[in-house]
Formats: sequence, C-alpha cells, structure tokens
Amino acid sequence: MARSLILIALIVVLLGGLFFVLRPEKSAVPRERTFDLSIKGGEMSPDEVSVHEDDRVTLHISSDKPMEFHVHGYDMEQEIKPGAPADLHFRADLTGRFEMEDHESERELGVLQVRPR
Ligand SMILES: [Cu+2]
Repeated sequence: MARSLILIALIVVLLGGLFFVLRPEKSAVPRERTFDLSIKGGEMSPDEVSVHEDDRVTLHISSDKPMEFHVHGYDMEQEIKPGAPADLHFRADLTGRFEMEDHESERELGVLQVRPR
C-alpha cells in the first residue's frame, strides 16, 4: 500500500517535471498584453513596458492632467484627459526601444521595449 502511494507520487512528480520541460516557450506565440499606465505629476508608472514582437498590446492610460500621449517609432498619439482614461491598441511589429512622451509638456514618460521573437 505505502509502496504504491510512493509510486503514484513519483509518477506525479515525473509528469510535472516533463510538463515543465516540454511546455512551449512563453514567447513562442504572440500574446495579448494589457498594461495599466498611470501618469501623476509628470511621472508614469510603470515607466517601462516590455513585450515581444507581434504581441497584441493594449495600453490603458490615465493621467491627472490633460496630455498628448505619444509612442515614438510606432508614431501613435492619444489625447488623455483627467478622469477619462484612454486605450491604445497595436500589434508590436517593430522591435527596439521606443520613447513614450507627453507632447503637452514635452516630457519623456517611459520606454516601450519590443524584443524580437
Ligand atoms: Cu513624441
């Protein structure tokens, strides 16, 4: 009885290990990624967004002041007003590091990092 329990436990551990070893690389398949970006007093939190090439990205942006959110490289702009968060949707088809900036204050807020797949 004890022996078969040990055997079952061993098999469970082995299968668990196999699952870990054989599971697909997390970055192998494009994913849906959503980030909540909050801008307060000219600082954005988080100030870095990191995704993989071809991920489908949603930036949900809120700000305590009216602003013009700009993602360089992708050249997307979005007006944000206090109390009215807005979303930016895009496919991360350009790799590299891109500045995110407030054109209202011409302030760098953070960086979008897109890693090659
Ligand atoms: Cu800009």
